[in-house]
Amino acid sequence: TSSPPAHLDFRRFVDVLRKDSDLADISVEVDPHLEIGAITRRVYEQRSKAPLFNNVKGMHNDLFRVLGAQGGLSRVPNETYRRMARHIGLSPTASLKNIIDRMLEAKTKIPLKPVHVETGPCKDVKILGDDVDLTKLPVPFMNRGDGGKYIQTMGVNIVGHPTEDWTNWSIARAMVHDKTRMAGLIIQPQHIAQIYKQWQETGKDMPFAIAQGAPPIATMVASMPLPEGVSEAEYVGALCGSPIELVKCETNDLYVPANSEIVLEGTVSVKDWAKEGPFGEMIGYCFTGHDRTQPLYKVNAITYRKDPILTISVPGRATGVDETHTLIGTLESAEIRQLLQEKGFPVKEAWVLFESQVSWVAIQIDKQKLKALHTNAKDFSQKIGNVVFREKAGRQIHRLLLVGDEINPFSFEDVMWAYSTRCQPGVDDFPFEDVDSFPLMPFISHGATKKMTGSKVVSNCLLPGEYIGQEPWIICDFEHGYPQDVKEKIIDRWSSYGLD
Ligand code: FMN
Repeated sequence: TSSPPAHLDFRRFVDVLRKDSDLADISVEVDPHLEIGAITRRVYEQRSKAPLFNNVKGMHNDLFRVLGAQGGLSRVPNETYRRMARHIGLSPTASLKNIIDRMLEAKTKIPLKPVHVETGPCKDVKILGDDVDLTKLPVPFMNRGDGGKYIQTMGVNIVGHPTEDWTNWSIARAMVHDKTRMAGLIIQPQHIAQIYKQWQETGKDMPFAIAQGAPPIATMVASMPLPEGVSEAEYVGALCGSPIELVKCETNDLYVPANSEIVLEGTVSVKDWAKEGPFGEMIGYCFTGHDRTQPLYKVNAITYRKDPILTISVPGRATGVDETHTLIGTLESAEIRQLLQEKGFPVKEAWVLFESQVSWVAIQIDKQKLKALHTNAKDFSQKIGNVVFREKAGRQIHRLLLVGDEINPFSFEDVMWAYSTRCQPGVDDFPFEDVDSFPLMPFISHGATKKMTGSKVVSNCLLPGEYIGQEPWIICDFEHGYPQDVKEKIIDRWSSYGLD
């Protein structure tokens, strides 16, 4: 059989990045204590190639190489999102809209059940029971404020509902606790937390698997806020038009992508909890002393592919856009657009602005259809806010900006222009105080009110005239402010003015 495409095989994905000149093979020894984290963070900030650390200090029985920034941005012109595009089989020139459209393609398709295969590359080497020792592995300590070494920041957490036919894939971080245990973040409203609660009610520990270096398209789907009850493996199948191949775990009944790089498997205790964090988070802060008590994962087996690669995300300020922005942000945008369109809102696009640490979403409104609704800023803003802020997909979002269709929602400059000139302070901000806040947001966790609800707002960036089709203005830029013939003449003669 021919080898699978890059989006279905992490090792092929690494090869393709290398061929794209979008990967740096680093053979000098690097220290998992801070050095790997710092390099990866600088890579995001400089939009450099993804660093593959082939020589990690403390490597033990081949465990492990490390890949950073698998979903970072590229500085190559017109190929900014190439690494994300490679996750899902799109060309390097794909736009954010192309990526969102692709991720939503399977919404109208029938879910495709995975196939179970006998074995796969992730079973090349097996470490079982007493031979498991997480403390011997060169696990990165990423940020100087972190509370531990994070072994799980980019792998896919796999858990099954105790009674229903639902297997959830998501990404949820975990740090090494001791020889065989990890403390992992399991927080509401995430599906992993909902399923964990069900296991707690049964009194039995929750079986888990974490697939590191899962097929890139599986990593994308795991990061998407798909509705409750949807098994991500089946959504991947529908997206690809062919079922994904899974293989059974050694110590429980879960199934993992057969060509994963590294699989950690075991059970999550329903009663033993321990300190987790602090961790440098997606919002761009590491709050010192801010650890939480979280469930302990017991690792009963580690299996891996020869020459395995651990993948990491080192979240931080979006001056260096990382996977918690590219993946979480883009996939939230997709889900929010879908949600609003399904409910019949005249929404063309929705985009989570990286510059806002993915906490603001620009919602682009079709003004022709808006006019036909005979609505106004207050009613319309309240209706949209009531949908987005009450859904899981909108949980991390604190501001929605409603913009017209001449505003490019993917352009921060465009959106800020509309916001600063059309959203009247004190008049066009419609607050929501009875909805859940995002607990990682500093003004919630460390703000003045200590409230865990509200502080969310819909900012209407449409002037009253735009609701009724009256726009008595000309936008003063080169594009809109001059007749076509004048513009063409100027463009033709540009170099003759000596302006090139
Ligand atoms: N969500 C968490 O709740 N905890 C985490 O530690 C966490 N880390 C993430 C790291 C990365 C790199 C990415 C891309 C996402 C992370 N997420 C985390 C976000 C979830 O994976 C995302 O919200 C997903 O939709 C949750 O799955 P669910 O929709 O099935 O609940």
